[in-house]
Amino acid sequence: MNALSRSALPILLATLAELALATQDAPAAASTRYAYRVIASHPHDPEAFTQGLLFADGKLYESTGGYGQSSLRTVDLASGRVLRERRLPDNRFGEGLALFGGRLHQLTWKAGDGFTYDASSLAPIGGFRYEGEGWGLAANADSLVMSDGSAELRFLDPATLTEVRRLQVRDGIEPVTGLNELEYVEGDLYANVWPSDRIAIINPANGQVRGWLDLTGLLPLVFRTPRTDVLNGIAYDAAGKRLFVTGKLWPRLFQIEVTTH
Ligand SMILES: [Ca+2]
Repeated sequence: MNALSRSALPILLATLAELALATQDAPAAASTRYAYRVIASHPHDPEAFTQGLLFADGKLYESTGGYGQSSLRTVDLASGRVLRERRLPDNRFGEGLALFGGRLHQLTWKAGDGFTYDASSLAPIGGFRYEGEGWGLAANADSLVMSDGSAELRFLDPATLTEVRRLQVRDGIEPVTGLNELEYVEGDLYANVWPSDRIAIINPANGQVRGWLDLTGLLPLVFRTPRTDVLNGIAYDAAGKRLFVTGKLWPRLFQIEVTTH
């Protein structure tokens, strides 16, 4: 061993030690696989191509898609009956839906515009514009978050609906594309991942997927037809701590409990 390598050895060891520490500090690559238990099964309009779902004031609010078939509606949870409905123009495809400060905001798929409604009457009270496609939308106490089918989430100013920042969602180091319907649940952000029956459970602070919820098989075969599409639609009743999920053209909506095994 020459003089140079002897002097370099402590530096090399120190560097290796720092790398080991850095590896320990890195986000956990392994996300948790969650299981679920069905608590209740309710009727759901089999003609509803569900693109947005939320629960507030004792009822479901739903956004449905499809050209000529898109709507905003309030729905009775137990019966699935549509209580009130606003139809969208035939050239608008309804997407994500969120409630903030007594106002409902609804995205459209490719038109680059969204609609704002009074939450109690569903009366249209305004609109907003955004770049690219609109997929999912969710709100918590201080922000609106939007998906567009990519692995990126956009955070919007809830007062102006303008984009504030973006965040890439990753499972370990892998971007998770196809982020669709969204819901804040007890500090996590749940996202349907299109086209699948899986939900990514995301840490909204850093975009890391901390868990997966695979709901394949949730809709019993007896309810499946050639038309029933993928799982899409997550609503959380924060007051009652109830989690609801459904799918596009599914005749049932389920209350489920997420479990660790
Ligand atoms: Ca939702």
